[in-house]
This record gives sequence, C-alpha cells and structure tokens, in this order.
Amino acid sequence: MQRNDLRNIAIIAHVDHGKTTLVDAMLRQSGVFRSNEQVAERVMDSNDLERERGITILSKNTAVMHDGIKINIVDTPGHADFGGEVERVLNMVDGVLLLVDAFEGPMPQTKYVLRKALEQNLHPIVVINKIDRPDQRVEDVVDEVLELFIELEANDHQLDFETVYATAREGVAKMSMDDDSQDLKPLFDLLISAIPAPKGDIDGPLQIMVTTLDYDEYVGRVAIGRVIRGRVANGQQVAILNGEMQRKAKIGKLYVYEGLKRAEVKDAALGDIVAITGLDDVNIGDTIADAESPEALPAIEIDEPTLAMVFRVNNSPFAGKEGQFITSRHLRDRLFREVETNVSLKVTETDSADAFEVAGRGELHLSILIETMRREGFEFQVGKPRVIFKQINGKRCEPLEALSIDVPQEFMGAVMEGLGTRKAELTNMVELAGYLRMEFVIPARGLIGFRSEFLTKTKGNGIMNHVFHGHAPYKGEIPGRSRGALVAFEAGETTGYGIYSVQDRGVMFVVPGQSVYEGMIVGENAREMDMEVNPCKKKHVTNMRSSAADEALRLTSPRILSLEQALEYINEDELVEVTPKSIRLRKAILDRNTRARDRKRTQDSE
Ligand SMILES: Nc1nc2c(ncn2[C@@H]2O[C@H](COP(=O)(O)OP(=O)(O)OP(=O)(O)O)[C@@H](O)[C@H]2O)c(=O)[nH]1
Ligand SMILES: [Mg+2]
Repeated sequence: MQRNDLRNIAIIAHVDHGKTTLVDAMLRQSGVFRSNEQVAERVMDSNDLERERGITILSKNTAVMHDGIKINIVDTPGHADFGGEVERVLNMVDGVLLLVDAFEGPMPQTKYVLRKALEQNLHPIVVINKIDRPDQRVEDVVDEVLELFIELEANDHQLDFETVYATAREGVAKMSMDDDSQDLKPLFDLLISAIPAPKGDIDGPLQIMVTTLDYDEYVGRVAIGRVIRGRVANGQQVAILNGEMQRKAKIGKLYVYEGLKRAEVKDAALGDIVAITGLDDVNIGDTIADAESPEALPAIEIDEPTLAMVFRVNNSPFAGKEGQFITSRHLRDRLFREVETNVSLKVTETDSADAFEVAGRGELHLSILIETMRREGFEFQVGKPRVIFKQINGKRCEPLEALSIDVPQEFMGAVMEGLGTRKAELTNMVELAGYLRMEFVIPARGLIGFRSEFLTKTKGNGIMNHVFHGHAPYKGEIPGRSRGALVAFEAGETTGYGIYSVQDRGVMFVVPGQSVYEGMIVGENAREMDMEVNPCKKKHVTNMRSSAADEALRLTSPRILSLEQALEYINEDELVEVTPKSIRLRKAILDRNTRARDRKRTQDSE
C-alpha cells in the first residue's frame, strides 16, 4: 500500500543556510496564512531563545498542501550540538531537502546530516540556497556537493540527486539558474514527483515510533512520531514497548499537523505523522503498538554526551537574592525533568547532595539549558566544562572535533599559532574567493575557550564551525588559560575610583556601582597569577573637588562576558554563578586565606 496523498520530508543543512526561512516561504505559498496576516520572520523558530539567537534549537513539524497532496515538513536545527536530534527525526521522513549556501558551500554539518540521510536511505534533493548573494559561487558549490556525495559513498541512485536553485528569502526556486520562476512551484512539483510516498502495510498491527516528545502545560506529555504500520484512533488501547518492557496504555487525543497548528483527528494511518496525548510515561524510542499483537520497531540510537559540567546549588554570599528556585531539591527536580524530553542529556548524582553532573552534546547544548533555567527563575552555579573520555580497547580515548575555519588570508598565521598549542592537525586548506578555508581535527578539549580567542585574533572576520569527529587516544596535555584572575578582596560596591586604580592590572569584567563579594572575579590579570584587588576603594574626601575629579577618571571599557564566554573562561578552581539577573564569575573558595592555604597545598603536592 502506498499513500499517494502524502509526502514526508525533513529540511537539513549546516547552521544558517536558510532552512527555517525556506519553511516560511513554503507555508506562505501554500496559503497557510491569511493574505493580510502579519507573520514573524522564521515563524517556526518559536521559542524565546531561538528568536533571540536566530537559530533553531528544536526540530519542529509542520505541514502544507500542494495540489491536493499533504506534505509533512520537519524543520531541523543546523548547529552541530543538535545533530543527534536531526538523526532521530530522520526516522519520520522518506526524503530530505539538503540546503547548501551558495557562497559557503558544504560545511561540516552539511556532511554530518547528509551522511545520516544517506545511511537511512532517504531520497535527497539538493537545494542551493541564497543564490541572490553577490558573492555566490553556485557552479563551484554544485561541484563541491557532488564531491561530498562521492566522499560519503552515496549509491548510484543517490548520486543521481536533483538540484534546485533557490532564494528562500524571496520564496523562489528554479530548476536552472536561468529559469525565470517567481515562486516555489518548481520545488513543490519536484518534491512530489521525486520523494517517494510512504509505503507499507496499512492493514497490519499498529506500530508508531516515538521520535520526539513535547510537553504541554494542559495535556502533559505529547508523543510525536510516524505511523509505520497499520492505523490508529483516538481512545484506542495500545501497548507501549521499550526493549523487554511492555505495558498497556490508552491513547488520549490524536492530532496531525496542519500549517502551524495541530488538528485533532479521530484516526490516522500508515505514513501519517501524529501527535498523541494521554501516554504519560512514554519515552523517545518507544514503539506504540497494537495491544493484541505488539511488535517493537528497531531501537533508535542516541548519541552519547561528550561534555559535562557540574551544576551546584548557589552558595555565594548573594545566593537567593535574585532567583526564585534555589534549593538542591529544586535543582534536582528540574534537571531530572529535563532529561525526559532532552534525550541526549544525562544527569547523574554526585557525592554531594548539592551537586549534579550534567552531560550533553556540547557547549551550546548545555548553555541553552542553563539559559532556559535562569529565565525560569533558577539560581545555581556551574563548574568548568569537562570533556568526557572513553575507554576503547583498553586505551583512554578522547573526543575529537572536525573544525572548519574561514578567514581572510592575513589572519592565517595568528589562527594557526593558536591552534598548534591546542593540538589541532591541519587536514585540508583551500582558497575561496579571498578567503582561506582550513580544516583541522582537534581534541574537543582544545576547543574550550578557543572561540573568543579566535574572534579576537581575527578581529571578528573569521567563521568557525565544528562537529564531532570521533574518538582517539589521549593527545597529551593542552595548556589552559595563561592569565590569572583579578579577585575582589572584600565585599562592597565598585566605584569609578576603585576600578580606575585596578584597571592597569589587566581587563575588568565589572563596571562602577556593581555589588561584589570577597572571592568574586572582577577581571583578568595581565599575569599568570591570581591577584587580589579592591575595586570598591573610595577616594579619601579631602576637599570639595574630589567628586568632580572622580568623574574625570578615564575608565577603559570592560569585557562583559556572555554565559558561553564565562563557561569557557573559568578554571578548575572557579565557578560561574548564574541567576535570572546576573552572571558572575567567582573562585570556588571565596575566603582569601583559605584560598592561599589551598594553593600552597596543591603547589606542595606537585
Ligand atoms: N541572501 C539570502 N539570505 C537568506 C536566504 N535565506 C535565508 N537567508 C538568511 O540566512 C539567515 C539564516 O536563515 P535561517 O532560516 O534561520 O537558517 P537556518 O538554516 O534555519 O538556521 P539554523 O536553524 O540555526 O540552522 C537569515 O538571516 C536569513 O534571512 C536567501 O535566500 N538569501
Ligand atoms: Mg532554522
């Protein structure tokens, strides 16, 4: 049986190549919005953090109609930290639109997602996007994409992929660069003729693979997946299978996608992508099966975490002043709740009831969680990110990343030098329209803290991307931060005078009028050692002119660290304190005498 009235596709690409913008255009052209409706740009990037950062974090489903055929579309995230999610949602579809930026060409994540799509034998359509770019290199990019397919050992059928040229932002797709199409019709038509319709046994016992979970305040957990076999109806009794485990459950409501909404339906069948409520403890990877003859689908593999951080209760002198949820119980409940839907995340208890180790797929994966929690009103502290090692054949192995860097020629030397000490190996270098593209393999450890160094060294002119490459035996020590911290000597409020008297030591992280505590990091020392400073110092008022003189103090501009920068910055003996209002850096040991004793002890033992 073949569902000719249906097509299921995913849009995959490297970050920023225009996936969500293309979905906008597809929605618009299939009449999902009223003609006078005001629609936000990248409407599928619906959560706050996605809008602020302009990136997709969670994959999302939508559906449009074209010529009486329903097209289910999955928009996926392009950032490498969410690659596992992309792999998982590919379970729902029969084909992919692989977007490639007409200037950038194939990038590390293009390769990753294409490999996954080819492995799952999905039908690929290549969309060269942003052909309106003045610096487009369409011809070369087309060749590079073909080379990528060959490198990934695509079979003959896959190598025969169709290519479409698009300006997603204007909603135009063409079959060749000189065709005068004004809309996406060529893409829709191709999609319907080339992407196979869902096939299978519509009369067999039900099987649905749970691929994504959503959480709805009113109805609780929502399981999303594709009907692989049979039919499903609301209120139906089913079995939920997970490995050896099997239990009975009852489907609550059943939905399919229609534009941006979920529409309630009575039943659905083979090939449909459905959302189901009422199955409270269902998990990703479970099979929802016929109650009478339950049969499990093959399990989906989930990528293992590569990076871990310890989250602990906030015990700084300012604890509880800015957040609503501050106890170890709050932290514990929130983290374990996250694991239910965020499948590539792992949370483990530690020796201390106040600390939990949280492991994820990379820095962004973890920092998005931290940012989400602080917006919800949580206060806590996070330690230095730690790369997760693995024993392979008795050898201690570490994760490697494939790093790709585009820089103007003149910065090549500076970039290479920084990467050398981080144990990166150059694997390829090509010149592209005035840019150098360099590819490296580098231990994931070596990347921690590299992004800000890279931005400084290239004066913001470079682009860097990385994606998980594999494991290899430990590459040896990589030196950490070369500069010490400027540490507040006592609690108080910073003054212009205080900061003025400290700023020559290095770079300040605070501005005048900020509350600080003893042991808080207020800047970076120009030297290797930590140094205690007093940014709260007040000038002795000796005469009437002093306040005027205070105003005349020239303060250098501070470096205000973002959450990601703060996490990359800290050392083993330091923490980032996160609250809904502030991000502070601190020494783990706040009292300066205790810290001095501790330092002496570690020096003695070395
Ligand atoms: N010039 C040009 N810019 C485009 C086009 N399509 C998208 N963009 C821009 O590219 C940027 C990224 O677009 P998105 O749609 O967010 O890209 P994405 O692939 O969904 O990104 P992630 O989900 O974060 O991986 C935005 O600034 C878009 O306006 C296009 O056809 N031409
Ligand atoms: Mg997107």
